[in-house]
Amino acid sequence: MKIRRINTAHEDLDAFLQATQADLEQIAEQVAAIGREVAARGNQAIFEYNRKFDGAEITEENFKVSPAELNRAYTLVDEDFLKAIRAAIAKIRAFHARQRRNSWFEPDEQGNILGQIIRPVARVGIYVPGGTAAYPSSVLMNAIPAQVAGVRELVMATPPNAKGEVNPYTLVAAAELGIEEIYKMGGAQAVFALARGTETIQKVDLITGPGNIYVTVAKKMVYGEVNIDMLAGPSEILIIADGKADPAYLAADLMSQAEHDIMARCILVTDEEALFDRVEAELQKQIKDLSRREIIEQALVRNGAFILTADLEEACRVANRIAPEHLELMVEDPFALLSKVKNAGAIFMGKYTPEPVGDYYAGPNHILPTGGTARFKSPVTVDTFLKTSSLLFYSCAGIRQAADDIIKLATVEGLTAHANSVRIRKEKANGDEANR
Ligand code: HSO
Ligand code: ZN
Repeated sequence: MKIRRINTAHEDLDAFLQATQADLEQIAEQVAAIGREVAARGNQAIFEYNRKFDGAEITEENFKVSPAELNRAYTLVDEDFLKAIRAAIAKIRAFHARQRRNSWFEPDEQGNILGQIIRPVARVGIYVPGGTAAYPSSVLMNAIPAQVAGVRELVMATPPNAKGEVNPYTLVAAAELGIEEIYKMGGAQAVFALARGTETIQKVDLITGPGNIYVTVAKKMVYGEVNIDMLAGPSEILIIADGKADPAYLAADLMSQAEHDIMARCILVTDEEALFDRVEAELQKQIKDLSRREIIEQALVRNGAFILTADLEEACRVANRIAPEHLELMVEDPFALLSKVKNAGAIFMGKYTPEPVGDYYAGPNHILPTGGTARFKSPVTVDTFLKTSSLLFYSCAGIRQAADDIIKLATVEGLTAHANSVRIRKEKANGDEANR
């Protein structure tokens, strides 16, 4: 396996970065057609797609996961899984609890009160992929921040297998969190059904959760009718390593993301060229024992890169430009480098913090901005599930004092009705004051 090598001293990163960007426009028409089908035929359209894409016979009877199915799922998972997922739930909940924001109100000396009321979104749809990418961990990462935010109605969509069943680990993860409304549907059609409703599904206000490119394009299309968390692309890892980093760790971590997707982007950036051969040898050695080696190899050959920089500062500049979903600082003193990092979804510090610590367990969310969007986007947090209403209360004294300024501002905009709504209060307020 030969990984592309780029030396920033005499090569530009542009070509590499452009070639590895997914093109959402390309399938837009196909996805829009799915949206039209779901709008026209509701559940029946979903069931047809279940047949076509999942090979599953889904009907009105088995569309929604039943309590019996949830109970049965518990008989299919082992004790160690339950122990592990319960530990993860506790840690993820504790981390997200720290993100909670409170409403606030502030009075001033005139008796005006200003404030911000923070409330959860009422109904949220979470998308959980199925198939080879069935991740019970993603159920936790969507649902826990929603619950911490106070969301009352959580509905989940996930595609069934050919037998019309949902992955038991996914179901148990949902059941552990008390999620009961689960529909067997996936892909773009699930996003349209959640956003616009069908005869059985009540439409939601927000859709979260990563999916394949069809899911992502559909989320982009319904954004505005509903809110979405982000447009998640293939997974990415960028590791900054110094000469002391262990090549075995570097190879293992690059492959841990490569196994998600043949489009995953796995990049090693270092100022120590000798690492490249050593890491390549480790990749070769370790891949033999990995179950998803075909995916890993394709990802690494397609979108992988070893980037050589003059020093670690330049490595940080490269990382900031790529703005990776996951950034590992595999250097002797990761904290010394931290201030140079500007753009990254999550930062993994030092050799004992491989990315799976964050994927499953430590507490921070694993739904993170990809595709360079860490320049302006954040991970899924409790805030993803909250919205704010502004609160304004003006007293008699308050409106009198502010009136002339507001009237002036309205007048220059040519909005005399605005000016008037303030003026009549000012005049009456003057009268109220005079009559006291
Ligand atoms: N690394 C993925 C999340 C995940 N990993 C789920 C394992 N399971 C997000 O980029
Ligand atoms: Zn992962």
